[in-house]
Amino acid sequence: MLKQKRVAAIHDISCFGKCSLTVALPIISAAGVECSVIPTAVLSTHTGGFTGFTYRDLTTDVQPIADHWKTLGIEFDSIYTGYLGSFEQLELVSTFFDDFKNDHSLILVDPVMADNGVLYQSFPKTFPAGMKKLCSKADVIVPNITEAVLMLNEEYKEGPYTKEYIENLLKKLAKIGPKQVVLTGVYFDDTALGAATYDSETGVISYALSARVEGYYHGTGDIFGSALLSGLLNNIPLAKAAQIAVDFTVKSIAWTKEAGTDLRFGVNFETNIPSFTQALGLK
Ligand code: PXL
Repeated sequence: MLKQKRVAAIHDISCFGKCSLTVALPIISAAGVECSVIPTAVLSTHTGGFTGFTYRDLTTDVQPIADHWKTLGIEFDSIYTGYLGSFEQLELVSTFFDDFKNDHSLILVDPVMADNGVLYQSFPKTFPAGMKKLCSKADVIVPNITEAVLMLNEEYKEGPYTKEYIENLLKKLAKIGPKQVVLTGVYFDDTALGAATYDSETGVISYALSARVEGYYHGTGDIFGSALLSGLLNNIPLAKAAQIAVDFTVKSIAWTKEAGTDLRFGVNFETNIPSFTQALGLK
């Protein structure tokens, strides 16, 4: 029997709106990987476009959960972090990496904090520097272009981008520390959009693009990150894992657009789980 892989996913849980843990759990599980969680906060909805949402901070639960896990000798093949709401949470997660990483673990940090040139409403201007420090401990990071330039202290530019610009960003991001960088929101014209990948050990850069669907759909970064990690943990090489994740995300967006769903409600990724797991080579 093959030993099942296990991820520790450390994100908030937004009860409605399909992002963070409500996306990571079903996608990673469908990929045959066990998904243990540390919820960092409970919100009634995500913060993108809703007002009046509840927010119960669970920062003080993170270390006791980790401490209990340590007493049980639990090990992880991967640690996956996304939306983290404070500097204190960044510190706790950094300590978690130190305590739980091992010789084969894959640490994936999605530095969720900004999009379309602006930092999300809940974060202070100094947050990107803290997130950059966390990214220095990761094996793989998955920033969008806004998050990338904020961590690199560069000005945000609207696309379309040039290959030279994207490849420069990838190389500067790898200098922060991660071996592999996956940059999202990459496009060279108005027809296609997707991700660029860079493996700093092989020097290989690749592009995973798909037909662009207009509109800003919430939670798609978490779908992409969860799908990418699922591919990597199923031993799929970076470039192919990124293409599978882009295809799954874009298919889910297209389906949702067709249905006319409120853009804040998240996308219908559930319907596409069978084609996603098939792309991963699972039966
Ligand atoms: O999808 C990223 C995300 C996760 N969690 C919360 C968010 C967001 C993005 O806005 O608000 C609470």
